[in-house]
Formats: sequence, structure tokens, C-alpha cells
Amino acid sequence: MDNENNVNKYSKEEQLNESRVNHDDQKLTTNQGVGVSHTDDSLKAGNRGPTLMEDFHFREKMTHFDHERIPERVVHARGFGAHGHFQPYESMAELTKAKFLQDPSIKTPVFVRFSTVVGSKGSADTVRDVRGFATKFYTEDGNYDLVANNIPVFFIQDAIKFPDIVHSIKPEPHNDMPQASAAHDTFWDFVVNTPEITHMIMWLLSDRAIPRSYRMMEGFGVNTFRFVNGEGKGRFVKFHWKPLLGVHSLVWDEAQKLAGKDPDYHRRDLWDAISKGDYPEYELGIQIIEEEDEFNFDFDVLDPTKIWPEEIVPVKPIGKMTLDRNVDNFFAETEQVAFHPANVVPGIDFTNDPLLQGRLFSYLDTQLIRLGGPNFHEIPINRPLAPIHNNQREGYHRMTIDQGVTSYSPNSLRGNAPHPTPDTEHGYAHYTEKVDGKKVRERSESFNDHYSQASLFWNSMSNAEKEHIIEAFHFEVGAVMDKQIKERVVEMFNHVDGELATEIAKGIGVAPPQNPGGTGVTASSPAVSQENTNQVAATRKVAILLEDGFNHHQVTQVMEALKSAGVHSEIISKNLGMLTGVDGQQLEVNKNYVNTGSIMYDAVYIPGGRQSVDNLLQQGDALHFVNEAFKHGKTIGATNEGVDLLVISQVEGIELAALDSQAELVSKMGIVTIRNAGDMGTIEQEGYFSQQFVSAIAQHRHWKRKNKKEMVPA
Ligand code: HDE
Repeated sequence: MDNENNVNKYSKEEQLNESRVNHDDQKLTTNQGVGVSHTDDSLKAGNRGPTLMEDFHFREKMTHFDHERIPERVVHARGFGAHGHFQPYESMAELTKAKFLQDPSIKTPVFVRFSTVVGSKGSADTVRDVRGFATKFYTEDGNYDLVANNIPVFFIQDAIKFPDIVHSIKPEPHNDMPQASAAHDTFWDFVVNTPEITHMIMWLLSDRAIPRSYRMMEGFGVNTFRFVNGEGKGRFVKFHWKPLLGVHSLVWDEAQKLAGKDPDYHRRDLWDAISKGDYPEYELGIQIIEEEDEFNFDFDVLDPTKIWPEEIVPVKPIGKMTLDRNVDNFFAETEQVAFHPANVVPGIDFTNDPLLQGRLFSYLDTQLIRLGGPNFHEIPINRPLAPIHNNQREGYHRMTIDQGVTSYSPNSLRGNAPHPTPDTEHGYAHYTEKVDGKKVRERSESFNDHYSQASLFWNSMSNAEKEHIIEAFHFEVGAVMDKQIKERVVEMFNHVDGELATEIAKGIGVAPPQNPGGTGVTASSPAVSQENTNQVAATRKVAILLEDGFNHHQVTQVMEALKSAGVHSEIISKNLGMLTGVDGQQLEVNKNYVNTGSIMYDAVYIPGGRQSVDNLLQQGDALHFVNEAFKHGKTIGATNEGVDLLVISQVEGIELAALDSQAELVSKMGIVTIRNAGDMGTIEQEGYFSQQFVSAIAQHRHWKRKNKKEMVPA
């Protein structure tokens, strides 16, 4: 323990340590601790005879295996977790008494699980879906769970419809298809019958639903919570996570191909980043609305299908989370972790948001069956750092040996221990809110505007983002078999925007709206467009295409420059092994074309070297690599003879007519080339290849080449 501020973090690690077992250099035993001398043959009556019942080692080994699965989560089944810590920037005492938000020198340990919603545990990472972003803070005052998504609004306004939406989007009940996809009739049938879903569909069909990385995703608490300060004053609050690397996405073609080539793409990305020390960081932000302003907005502050536009209610950054440790064991940690929006600490409370209210029931309920009983809070990953004392006893798999004769309250045999925790000692006191109403199964009229914010979202998109949304409609609704549903989709989105509805109709084989409509909302919210996000080159991945006879000086100088910008590079070639440059120096190949593809990288570099490039020119795989990267809007760099590969690929002629003869450095729409490169420069040297290449990589994708990319076959 090098610093006393780290008490919390290290004590969680110490706590986990109690459960860690290292099997290195240990002798094999049964679960009773009896040594096992041989585990490769069962005990038989003769070496060709029947297996004997008395083989306790065989029976134990097989029985345990037979029971090694627990039910997957009914939603968010596929996920991936990591450890880290959270630190507030300053005391938030004015707004909340939550202990972990008081002292900027205190690091609170956290565990985060990212997930997709619809697919089964073994489905692909890159499907179009909402991503879960659930964080458990192991605070001094007990566990606080911020169970968030990467989209700020939800499909429905009342939790009672959750089983319906989930049944509609999951594989259809008769044939269990399709897996992890909304592109089918039952979902869109639900959509056209549920106007409140409109805003969420805009987000779901946008780039947000195909993130580049869990490290480049926002998180949103979605529901409206309440901050309560030491004086008992409450305020409405919405939570935001903002990734320091910015918010970036894949393109749909890439996402689909990745689902085949590397279904673990997002979990591998997170695992690798943490292993390399590229620790993902996210700022926690809050939006606050004073209770006296509850009715001063043109949306209901309790409606989970609405955002509080950041331009109207700014997001205040209040702290930072860093993820810096991978799990030891996926099952023990990521699979067994249980998040619950009802796990709050003093200073954080609920509101009457009807979606939140229903969530407060569902999570514990589903975890009781998934984790097999009421004692799952004792599983190491779920155990709070704060001590637990109550009268709960027994149940499946109880780990604690509770001492003493009483397990009830009040008692006098133990002086009524455990004693109630007074408010003054951070006992949880529910917010005092006056509630008065008739018992009704109704929804407030203030929840009825389903289209204005969908229009706001559409208006806020850049041209490229709009095109992606329309393409997503073509894919998703194009897969629907029932023509009436397709027509109703057009009708529904005609309420949002006439142009949008007309464009949707074009691709799905139904008539455009007769009267293109819309809400008349002209406002936009720049904060929702990914065009306005942070642009960072660090942690991106560059593929360098090489064969024997490459220009060693160029390759190593560019690799060095990339490294200094925190960008990772890998050498790709036809075969694994060593490659020899013109001057005899060697470099090792990291991947070959069968094991990887352009979809695994953010950018491509083709260095000079006559022999290397002539060889690449003969390889369809290398040309495909370049064409595909171009089509996906990625940065491509080429120097000296390397430019020839661009000339021969479909990129040339479309993009850079004069490519052949360019002697000067040209950086245009993410294509960075130079014919006569000598010194490649560093990332600080303005006007040199390395600096231009890295700044193009930081831009993530180059959508301006959009129309030209249509012509590139890949
Ligand atoms: Fe969840 N949700 N949800 N949800 N949710 C679950 O709990 C539910 C909602 C979210 O990595 C389940 O333990 C209802 C909004 C995440 O383990 C279940 C409603 C948001 C995770 C459940 C919602 C979320 C879950 C399934 C009201 C964003 C994964 C397994 C309509 C703020 C946590 C489990 C993890 C998981 C119910 C809506 C986020 C069934 C009833 C809104 C990130 O209890």
C-alpha cells in the first residue's frame, strides 16, 4: 500500500485475494482434498471391463462438469468485465451526501461489465444492439450500482412492457431465429404498434448501436435519479459516462464481417487494451434539474424516452473512472456479478420514473434464479467492502458462519444487535416525498409526445450519420416479410421527418409517404452527433502490408512515430515468419491474411520497397485489404513504391487522379501519400508523413469520400 488514499482499492483486492486460488505446483486432489494419483482412466473391472460405481473421483469429476452451467441473463447475456477505480474531481457535498463523491483523494474500486442486450451468451460482439455499461462502486457506505446503457433513452415508458419488447426482439418463438438481431417481423410488428419507441429506434439504427470499442462508448443512466444532500434537499439527476477517447463506431459492413472473423472483437479489444496498459478512462457527468423546475421543460423529466438536451441542461463532469485490471476468471467475476439499480447508497435516491420503478423489482428477482438462491451477495465479486450485519440467515450456499443465538429484531438477548444505523451514521433514509394520487393503471399525458425528440435527433445528425441511419432502416426493415408492417414503418417515421420516411421507403420496396410529414421541430442537439466527439489517435491499430524487399528505414521510422503517438502497429503478410528488407534487416510478421483482415484495424500503411510492393501487387488479398479499408472510411498511408498499390487498387482514379506522379506529400480525405519520401519525420514535425498520417488516424473515419466509396468493390 504505497498511498493511504488507495485504501479502498487495495482492500477490495485484498478481499478478492481471500478467494483466489493459485494451482501452480500443487498436487491434484478431489473436492474433499484427497490426493488423486491418476485422472486419465476410470476405475474398471479389468482394463477392458465396465467402470465401477465406487470410482469416487470419476463420479465427482463428471458430476461437477454436468452442473457447470448457470442460466444466462435473460437480457444482456453476453458481456465482458474489468476492474478499476473511480475518483471524484471535487467534493459534491452540496448536491449529494454520497460518501464516494466527497473527497477527491479517495479512490473507490469499481467493477464494470459491458454487454449486448439481445444475443445469447455465445453471440457476436459487433451486432447492432444497445450496449450495457454497468458499474459497481464498492463504496465505504456499501455497494452502489450504476446500471447504464450506451443509449440515453429507452424503448418503452413503463416497465410492465419490458417482457413484451424483449419477447418481440429475441429470436422468434417458433423457430428461434434470428440470433442477436432486430431485423425480423416480430420486432418491427411491436415497433409499429408502439409509438413511444420512435425516439429509441432512431438511436438504435444510428452508429451508436455498432460501437468501435467499449472504450469509445458513452454510458447513460437513462432513468432519472435523485441526489440528496446532507440537509435532505433533493434534485433530479441524470448520469453520463463520457469516454476520453471519444465516441466512435464501426460501419455496418465491417460489423457484420467482424461477427464472423472475430466474434469476440469487443471483448478482445478491451482485454488487449488493459493488458497493454492502455487503460480506458471515462468521465462521470451529471445533469441536474432542480425540483422547482420539474414542470418547466417541454418534456417530462420522468419520461425515459426523452433526453435532457445537453445544450439546455449541461453535463457537469464530476469524476473519472479508469479500468486497469482484467479479471482472473471470467465465470467467477464477469458471469457471477449481479448489478441492480436498487443498490444505492445514502445520497442517491429514486424518482417516480415508471421504468425505473419496475427495474427496482426485476434485477434481484432474476438474479435469485440465475445465481441459485438468496446468498449471492457473498460471491466475491458481489461482496461489498462495507461490513454486512443483519438477521438474514441460511438459504442455498451460505458462506458466512453467523454466530450468536438471535436472528431477529427486536431482541434483548443481544441488546437488539445488530442495531439500526442512525441517519447521522449514514443509515439510508429514503427521500421524503409527498405522494398523493388515485390508484390508476394509466400514463400521464405529459408522456405523449413521441416524435419531437426523434426529430431533434435526426436534425442533429451529420450527412454521413443520416446516411447510415437510412442504410440501417433498409437492412432491418428490408428483412421484414410482412408488407403491411413495412408500410407502417414508413408511416411512423413520416411523423418524424418526411425526407427520412421517403428515403426509408425507397430501399424497402414500399410507396413513399403521399404527404411527407415531420414534427416541425427545427432545433438540433450537437452533443448527440458523434461528429463532435474527441479525436484521439492513441490506442488505434495500424496494419502495415509487407513482403520481402521492403524499405526497412521507412517502416521502422513510421512504426516509431506511431508508437510515440500511442498507436499500435502490426505487420501483415502472406505468411507468418521473418521478412527481409532491401538492406538485409529483418522484421517479424504479426498476422497473415487468413488470420486477420482490414476490418481488424483502424488504418493501413503500405511502405516502399520495389520487391515488396511488386509482390503485394500480385496478391488479391492485399488489394482487397486496401479497397475494404477505403470503403470503410479508414486512413490509408502509402510511401514511395507503396503508392503503386493504391494506383492498382480501386482507390485510385476515384480518389486521387494524379497519384502516380505525386512527389509531394498529399493528405486528402484520409489518404496520405508521398512518392519520394526520405525522412518520414516524427509526429511533432508538421508537414512530414508521420505527423499527417497520425492526425488522419485521429479523425477515425473519413466520410467525405462517401460517394466515391460506393464504386469500390470490397
Ligand atoms: Fe435492465 N435488466 N431492465 N435496463 N439491464 C437486466 O438483470 C430490466 C433497463 C441493464 O451486466 C436484467 O441481472 C427491466 C434500462 C444492464 O449484469 C433484468 C427494465 C437500462 C443490464 C433487467 C430494464 C438497463 C441489465 C437481466 C425496465 C439502462 C446488464 C439480468 C423496462 C439504464 C447488467 C439481470 C449486467 C440487466 C430488467 C431497462 C440496463 C431482467 C425490467 C433502462 C446494463 O432484471
